[in-house]
Amino acid sequence: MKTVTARAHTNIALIKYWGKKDPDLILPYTSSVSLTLADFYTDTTVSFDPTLKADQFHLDGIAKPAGKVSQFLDLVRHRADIPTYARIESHNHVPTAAGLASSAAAFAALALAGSRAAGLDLSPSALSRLARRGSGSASRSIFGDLAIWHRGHDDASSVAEALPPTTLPLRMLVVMVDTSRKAIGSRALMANTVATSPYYPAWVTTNENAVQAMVEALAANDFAQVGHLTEQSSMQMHATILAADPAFTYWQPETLTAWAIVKQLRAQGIPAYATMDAGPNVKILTLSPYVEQIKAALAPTFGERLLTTGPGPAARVLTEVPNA
Ligand code: 2P0
Repeated sequence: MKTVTARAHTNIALIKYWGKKDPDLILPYTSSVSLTLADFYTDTTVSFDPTLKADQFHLDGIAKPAGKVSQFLDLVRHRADIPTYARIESHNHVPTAAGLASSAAAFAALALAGSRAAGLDLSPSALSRLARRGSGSASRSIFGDLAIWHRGHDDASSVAEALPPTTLPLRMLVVMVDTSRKAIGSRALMANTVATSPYYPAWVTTNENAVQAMVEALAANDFAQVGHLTEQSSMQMHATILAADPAFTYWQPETLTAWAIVKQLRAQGIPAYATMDAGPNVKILTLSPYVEQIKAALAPTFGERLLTTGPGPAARVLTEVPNA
């Protein structure tokens, strides 16, 4: 047995995932496409220890209930055929209160560190499938830069892979509208959207077509189309959520303010496109030459509440030490 520390970066979906066909295996209704981000990541250390009577989990140095972490490690234990409990320590490296602390990075790092610590040597594809069982979006954080999660139809076929690298100098600005804890978790809201939104079936069809269009736009280095598809997928997801029963939105007034600035910038010829996830913060997809102009346009309203990042690397092992 080894003590293994792994790092995985968060990702932001350009074409969104929203809704599970199989909540246990986490098989999604749609495929999705994401950009892994350089500056936001989770480091997780796992060590299996035969003397432990239960898993012990610390997040940023504070003891936490091991619930979801233990359930996930049960998959690893089953696969490695070991009964042993583990010590798990995670550190989120996200700028203070950025509202980006992500289950994607968390479960991708746990999948890599946990499987290696248990003596398994899984391929990126097998890691992606494993990470998916913790959180759907974690399947994509195994890979760097651009990734596609194929929705598939069973545990083996619902897996992410890296997309061919693009020469586009992609950048993402994060507008921190509100970084307090979200009112409704994405897992519960996803389930309610599937169950009650009359627009859900239309969203699945439209979003699945957008996945293919996005792959083609990226291959063609067509940033106007990449950005357009990104903004459309997000707005269509939020419209579908808004139409659920009870009606709901993650947006706040400043979410619309930021989106309006993005649209003004586009009207001036600056390629900037907005995407929002399970919260009110706005991420702006652009190209590196335009970052300063976009920051200048946002600064009067959002001041210091802005972060800029770019494509980040795949999940990787940082250290691996045999246990004494
Ligand atoms: C995404 N989101 O594609 C979408 C867009 C949020 C909005 O994946 O239930 O934490 O653990 O599979 O992956 C957030 O949901 O959900 C998410 P579970 P997850 O990035």
